[in-house]
Parts: sequence; structure tokens; C-alpha cells
Amino acid sequence: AFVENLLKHPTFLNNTYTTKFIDTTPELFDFRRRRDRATKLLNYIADITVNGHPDVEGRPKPSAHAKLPKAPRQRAETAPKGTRQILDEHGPKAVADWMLDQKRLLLTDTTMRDGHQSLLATRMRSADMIAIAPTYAHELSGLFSVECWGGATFDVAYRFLQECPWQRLRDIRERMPNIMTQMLLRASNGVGYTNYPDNVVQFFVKQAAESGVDVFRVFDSLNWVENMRVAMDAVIENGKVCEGTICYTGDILDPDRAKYDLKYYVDMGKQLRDGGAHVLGVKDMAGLLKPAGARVLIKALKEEVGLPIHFHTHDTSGISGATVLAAAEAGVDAADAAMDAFSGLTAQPPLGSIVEALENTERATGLDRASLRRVSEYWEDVREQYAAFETTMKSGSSEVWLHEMPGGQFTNLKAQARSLGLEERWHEVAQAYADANQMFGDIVKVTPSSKVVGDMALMMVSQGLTRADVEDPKKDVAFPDSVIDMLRGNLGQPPGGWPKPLVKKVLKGEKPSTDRPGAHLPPVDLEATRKDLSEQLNGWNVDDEDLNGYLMYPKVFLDYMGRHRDYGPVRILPTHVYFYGMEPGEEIQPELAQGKTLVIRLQAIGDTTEEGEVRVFFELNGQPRVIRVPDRK
Ligand code: BTN
Ligand code: 3PY
Ligand code: ZN
Repeated sequence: AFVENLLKHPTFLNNTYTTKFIDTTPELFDFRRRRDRATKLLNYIADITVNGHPDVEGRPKPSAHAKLPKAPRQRAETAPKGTRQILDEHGPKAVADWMLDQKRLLLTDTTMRDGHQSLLATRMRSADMIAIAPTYAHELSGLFSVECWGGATFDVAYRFLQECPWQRLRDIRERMPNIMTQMLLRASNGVGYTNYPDNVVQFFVKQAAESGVDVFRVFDSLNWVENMRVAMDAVIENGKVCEGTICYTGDILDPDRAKYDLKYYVDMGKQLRDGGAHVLGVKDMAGLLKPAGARVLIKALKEEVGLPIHFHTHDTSGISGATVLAAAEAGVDAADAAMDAFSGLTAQPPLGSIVEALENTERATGLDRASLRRVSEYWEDVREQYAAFETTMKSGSSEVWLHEMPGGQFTNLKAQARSLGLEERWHEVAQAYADANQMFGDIVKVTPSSKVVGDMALMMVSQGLTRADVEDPKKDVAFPDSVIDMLRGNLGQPPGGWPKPLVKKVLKGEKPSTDRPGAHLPPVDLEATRKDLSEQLNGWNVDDEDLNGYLMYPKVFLDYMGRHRDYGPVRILPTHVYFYGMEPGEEIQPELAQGKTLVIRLQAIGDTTEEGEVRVFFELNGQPRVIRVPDRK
């Protein structure tokens, strides 16, 4: 029956038979196909059970008493209307007008993107998000948006979690149809670390809009509005909310940091408004804005730009909650926060506590506190499953005002420092990061410019170089590739340009480019690329989501496809099984598709044979199955 169904299926007749087709075409889920996919999953589970997952090797495990995350039961009735309906029925301008009309502080929950990006190295798996999405729809329909896509989540999904980021987006969207989804888009850098050709950026935005993103927070890593227009125009053209975003750095109240003063931010806000932004984002990626600064900045932007303002910060210092409350007093329209269990430290301030702090004031949020606690309890159990990815930061720290590292980079750079043997010299790295920033002329530091400053800082500490050494024209220095690339102009221009003597030294006389990087990049031939990719994948059909994945991250995407062929849809496995495999006697019931559940029971693990293989004994839907895996331990 399987073969017959398959041969008759129109998609197959068109020769568009892909891994995703098998995964998403329920009428084909007959016995044999299911068994193939189940076998792949058994291979994966057996391999991880015997050999372990490389990503968690040597790292702390979830507590033996940890409760498995379980979302509250879903209600039967349809969810109340929310911001998504305003967008769908009336368009993005109506969303902006509606924001300006609200008395309450609107809130975005960042748990599914920045929360885990900043606390758990971006490792949260789709299954843990999808399970709670219906609860958001029913109980938290008063949220402004749920940030659940973009930033680092895109490549980490393919690269480390072996899952398709597009499918994650569609799955969340389907289960949460009434709250706007939100993504972080690095303008011309897409969701990558380098400038992409204009038509690649446009193609990506179109696909993100189609697959389910409603609000696009668009920023440029040097605050260069010129370099944001292609992405902003694409968002507007696709009828979605364009949140043109200012990245905040320095200290507007400090006369010694005059480069980034109030006028600078107000001018940029006006440029973004004139560029068509519906909402003005203020992205304080390092958590540097202080309460007194927020009062001045938000008031001025409200008065002089006129757009609704959406404020984002990080709690690295430990006092960002005070800044959010000050911004609320100054009239900010919306703010970001993370569910309590995913808040604090390098992530956002706690959403539940902001809600409590505003109760019985003019800006009370109207969100249900019992619902927030229930959802946060779920996230608490989820977080325990990712114990392997917890970092060493234990407290808030004022050192953030020395180094100015973005929350999303902090723990990453610390891990990089550790791998270079510089862990005990972390405070030197922080100082070198500050020195490198000044050397580059005091720039905005956010992906990807923050990575360049981080590379420079690590090099300075590991080679014992001071800023004076690096700048000395007579001293030979081998600069990191990312530094050379940035000073060539390939990330764009900071306000005032790059420091000339440094450019001269780094580029050894080569002439840097000063216009928009995308102006020099020839468009990619999308159809030729699709054809080439299809050939690399043995003639399989490549849809627009796959093509976009490949265009952003060619190698990462191909590796993902290769593993998908071998291991199947591992995204449906529970998180503890994905990372740790199964225990003898354990049973799981992953869902291949709605209503198509596999019953997988691990019976026993055999000894290693002379050929170096281990036999793993399963029961699949009640039938015995033996899987052999090489013992690589
Ligand atoms: C990675 O590539 O870093 C993570 C993806 C998982 C790779 C799978 S895990 C099971 C099998 N064993 C390995 O060592 N690699 C693959
Ligand atoms: C990202 O670009 O991923 C960020 O979170 C920047 O703050
Ligand atoms: Zn952030």
C-alpha cells in the first residue's frame, strides 16, 4: 500500500520527493515509511545511548529527580483574539497605531529566542517550545509578541540540534495563531555573520514572512541605517511589522562618551522612521542603559520621532528591571522580558516581576499572574533538561559597563576563552575587549561586530599585546581575519568611519571600501543554486525554505541534510533522549505526525562484540528490534 500511495501522490509524480515531504505529508505515513523513519530514530537512540552526544560530553547532567516538562492541558475552545488578528485584519500600521493607544505596558516574551540564546548557548529544542505554544495562545493572549526566531537560533537549530528552523516556526505559528511571532534580523547580515547579496536578504525575508514571522526587529551591527534599507523594505513589502532598531551603546548621560549622545539616537530614530519603520526598536544588547538614561532617551524619542517604541535590554548588571520600569514611566510602549525561569543574568529581566511591579499603576499589563507562574513552572522544568549548557555566571556584575559585551556574546566568549586556556584571565579579556573597542574608534558591539571585537580581545590576551603594541606601526601584528574583513569595510561603516592609522596598518595600504557592502555583491542566481543543491542532494527537490537555509549556511545545511538522511526526524524525541539516549526499561511515545505515535521501549544493551559492535534491544510498537552500533567509546 505504501508504494502505491507514493506512486500516485502528485508530489512524487513531479519528482519532488524530499525528506521534508516524507515528514509533512501525512497521507504517506503508511506502515513501511513509518518503519523506515522509526528505524532511523532507533539508530539515533542506540548510537547516543552507547556513545553519548558530543555536545554534552563531560558536562553536568539534569538532576536525577528532575521532573519532565509537561505543558498544562490545552483548553478545547478557540483562543481569544490577540495582536496577530490586528496585523492580519488591519495591517502593520494599525498595529503601530494600536500600540500608541494602549495605556498598559505591552510585553514581548523572549524566552524562546534571546532567553535561551543568552543563558543556554541557544540550545533549546523545538519540541520544548511547541508543547507550550497552545498555553500561550489560551492564557497569555495579551502579550504583544513572542520572540521565537532569528538571531543565533537559525544556525544552531541546523548545526547542533539537527532540526529545521523553518519547521519550528511553522509549528509554533500553527499552535499559537493569535499572538504575533517576532524575529531578530541582522539586516544585511541576515541571520548570519556576514553581508549577503541584496536578493538573498530579500528572498530570506519573504520566506520568513510566509513561514510565520509577524514582527521583524531589524538592526545593523554598526547602526548604519544605509545598510538596513534592503531588509526593512523587504519587511514592509511583505506586509509585516518593521521594527527599525537602534542599538544602544555608551552612556547618553556621560559627556565623555559624546559620540553616542542623545542627538545621535534621535537622529537615527528619525532616519528609521523616514525609512518606513512602523515601530522604533531600542536594542540595548549589553544592558548598558541606566534608569536615568532611559528616562531621558525614551522621552526624547517619543517626542521627536513619534513612532511607538519597543525596548529590549539584558540583565547582565542585575539592575535592568529598574531601567525597564523607568522606560515605562517615560512612556515606552512595549518592552521585552523573559519568563521568570529564563530571566536574569545575561538574559532579559523577569517578565512576571515586571508585571507585578506595574500592578495597580497606570501601566498595569493586564496579564494573568497565575498563568504566568504556570508557564514559568513549565520553563523551569525545561531549563533543568539543559543543565549541560548552563554557564558559570552566578551574579549580576557592574563589570558590564567596562567591557560592554552583548548578553548573547558574554557566555560564548567566556567559553571561547576557556577553550584557549584563558579562563582564569577572564577579567583581562574583559579589559582587552574594552581596549579593542576604543582602538576601533568606539563602535556599536552586536553580532557580527561584537564577534570581531571579541576575536581581537582574545588575540591580545593570548599573545600578551597591549593596545599600544597593536597600534604601533613598527610592530608586526598578524590580525584575525575578521578584523581585516571589518576594516576592509565589509560590515559597513561606523559613525565617523574607521580610524585611518589602524586601517592603514591592518590593510597594509590596500584601499578599503566605504560604501554599502551589498552594492558590490552580485545577485545570486537562485534557480541555478537550487539546481546545484538538488544535484548535491541526489536529485531531491529543494524547496524555498531549504534553499534559504543553504544560502545562509551552505555547509551547515548540507551537514544537516546528511544527518537527516541517516537519523530521520530526531526533533520528535524528548530532549533528555536526544542528548542522553535511553535507559533499559524506559519507554517513550514520540509523535511522527498528528495521531501517529511510535512506542519505543529500550529493553537492554548488549556487550561489545569482537567486531566492536554493541547490540541494542528495543521494542518498537510491541515488536522486538535489534540495532547494532559501533562502540566508539
Ligand atoms: C554535531 O554534529 O555536533 C551534533 C549532531 C549529532 C551528531 C550525531 S549524534 C549521533 C551520531 N554520533 C555522532 O558522534 N554523531 C552523530
Ligand atoms: C543576535 O544577533 O543574535 C543578538 O542577539 C544580538 O544581540
Ligand atoms: Zn538581546
